[in-house]
Amino acid sequence: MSNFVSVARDSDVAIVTIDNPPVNALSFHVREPLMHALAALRDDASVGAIVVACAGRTFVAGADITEFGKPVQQPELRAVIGTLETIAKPTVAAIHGTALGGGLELALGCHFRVADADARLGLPEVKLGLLPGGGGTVRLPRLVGAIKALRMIVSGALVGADEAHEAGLVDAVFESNVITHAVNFAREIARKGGPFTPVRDRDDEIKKTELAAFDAGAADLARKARGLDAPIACAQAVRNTVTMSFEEALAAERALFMKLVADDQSRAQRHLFFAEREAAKVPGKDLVRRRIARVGVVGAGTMGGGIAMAFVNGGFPVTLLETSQEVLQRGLGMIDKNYAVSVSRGSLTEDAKRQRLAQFKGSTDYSDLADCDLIIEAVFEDMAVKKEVFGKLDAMAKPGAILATNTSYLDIDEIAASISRPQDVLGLHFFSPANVMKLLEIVRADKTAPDALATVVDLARRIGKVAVVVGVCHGFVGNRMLAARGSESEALLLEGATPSQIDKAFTDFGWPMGPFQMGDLAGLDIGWRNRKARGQTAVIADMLCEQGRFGQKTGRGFYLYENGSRMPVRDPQVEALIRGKAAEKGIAPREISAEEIIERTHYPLINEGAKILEEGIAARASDIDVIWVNGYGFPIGKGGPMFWAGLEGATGIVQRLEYWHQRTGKDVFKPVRLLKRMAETGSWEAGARP
Ligand code: T1G
Repeated sequence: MSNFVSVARDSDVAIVTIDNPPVNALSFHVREPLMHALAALRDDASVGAIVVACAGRTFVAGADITEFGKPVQQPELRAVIGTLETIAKPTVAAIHGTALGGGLELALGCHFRVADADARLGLPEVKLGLLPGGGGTVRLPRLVGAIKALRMIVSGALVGADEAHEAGLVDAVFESNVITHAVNFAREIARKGGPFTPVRDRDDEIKKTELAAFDAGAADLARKARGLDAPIACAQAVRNTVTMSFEEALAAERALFMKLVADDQSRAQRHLFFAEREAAKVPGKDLVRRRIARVGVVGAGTMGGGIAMAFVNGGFPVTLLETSQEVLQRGLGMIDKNYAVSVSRGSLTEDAKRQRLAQFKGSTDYSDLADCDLIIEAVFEDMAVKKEVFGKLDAMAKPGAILATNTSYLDIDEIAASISRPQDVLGLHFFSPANVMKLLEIVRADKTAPDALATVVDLARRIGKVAVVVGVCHGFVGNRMLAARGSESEALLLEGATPSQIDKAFTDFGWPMGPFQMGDLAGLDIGWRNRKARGQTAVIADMLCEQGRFGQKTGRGFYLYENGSRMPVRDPQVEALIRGKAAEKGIAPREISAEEIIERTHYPLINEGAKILEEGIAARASDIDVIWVNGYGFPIGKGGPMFWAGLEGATGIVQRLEYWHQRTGKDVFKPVRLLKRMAETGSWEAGARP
């Protein structure tokens, strides 16, 4: 056979094993020998049944994503599955770890599927801007019904082995030794005798579909697609399965797949798939990680409470410290309330809530942090206050404990220099709400020890965060770039655009919401306090805050929020205030297009990103994309600001920046060297080379 596919025999049962580490992707060098093996076993009369299994930590986790966008090498996955379906003797897929995408499609080509109790199954192609291209949209509905298949394929969500069994996707679940059980299962089935019906010929489930209910469900899911094509195509493909013959629906799936795989949206989402994995690669792969068993959090406010929950949800006991019992109880009360919301939504059981709350130890005494291996400070954003806290931590934390600050702006080198163990200090910049937002900006300070850094990068994955390592500068990567975008949003208001006009340009671009609605959601007072602390101003936002317009929390900000609703309503008063401020500054209002809004807010973002790369604050352009997509809601279909620069065309971006620089004289528009190089070379990496 080949290094990637082997065949073993257990008397009359043949076991075909795929071995293509790390996740048994169905690369060309797997598909070819697999196809040959299956055809040979089909025609081998001494073989009574066939088991398809995988070596290593998982069943097949999909087609090989690195092959997309390249010329297709035969045999394709569909041909391999087609061969599988020509086999009359029973075929059984033995699933452990994950069976995803093309991997589940391969299993759907078998007559039967048995799974390990911990296995997870799904068709997550939509998360890559694709749809299942190996017959998943045509075969899955034949097992689980069209409605269930629609939900699984449009969301890309995975199901556990028990849920898959209940849904009819797998035929048996075993606690362990799934391959051994699969062999016995196959032999037993063969003994009982056929015929064995391929999934492709099972129509009963899809015949039960009520098209009206299906269409209502599909319409509901389409509303959440936010300009992404793949979810819509997924729903269409599953609907085809209900209304067309198997062959027609399979051909339609193919056409939809070929269109999506060539599309920028999928290229962007595939870029993000690999970018997230690259971001987690920090120097010192072989360094011994520090042991983290217990975590301490100083400050039980919104950020501190969220951070503590993130660690408890990740399986760590947490000591939560506050200045007084009263403030501590308020913080613990908020945590309890947050879990209660999850219970009411059905995403957490009452029992699990109790278990998690038991992991919190509240305290007002610093010495209770002495047994913590990692301590995260999340107190008021003031340098003097932070230094005082780090001074106390320096005095009582155990040797080797990692001391982290959650500051989103302040100079971590200055904090580190204020204590005796700067090598143990780094930044862990969570995003609010910290128990929900995926991004974790890990800030490497000048003296941070490599093993401390590597330890927290690994830790981030264990608490379900996407980690990106950045250097120390004002606002690090995300907030520094946000400032470049923010200043232009304000300028556009003074020049004649309205908050809703700017927000609409953003949502049309693909953002979940625009900057002004986002400001109202987060609370305008937070930025206002920070600006005041740093002696900075934002003309319009400051004016609104001086009038108590903090956003949703006060029922009015850039918009009105009537009767506690979260729905923004245009506020003519705000627009009049802005016009008044503009007149004061002698700025005459003018018509402003959506195109200008996007140019003037997004091109400076990219330019600032290029500056950050030049300074080495970020290691890769793709790291910046991961930060903006996971921390600020940059549209995934555009791959992040730095990837989008490639789609948009860097030459045009440089020209438009130079135009606005000349017109306004503002530095945010002055294109930096690396951006110009990117325009010349076509890539950030090539642009960075001398
Ligand atoms: N193709 C190529 N490389 C892959 C891969 C894949 N499908 N999946 C993972 N890798 C690489 C990954 O880049 C990393 O590489 C290493 O494997 C370990 O991954 C026709 C269209 C399985 C849950 O979307 O979700 O099938 O960085 O760090 O955290 O319908 O990987 O070490 O060099 O993520 O343990 C559909 C994608 C494909 C699943 C394991 N399948 N993979 O997570 O490890 S499209 C997916 C995952 C498709 C067909 C279609 C996860 C995982 P490196 P990792 P992990």
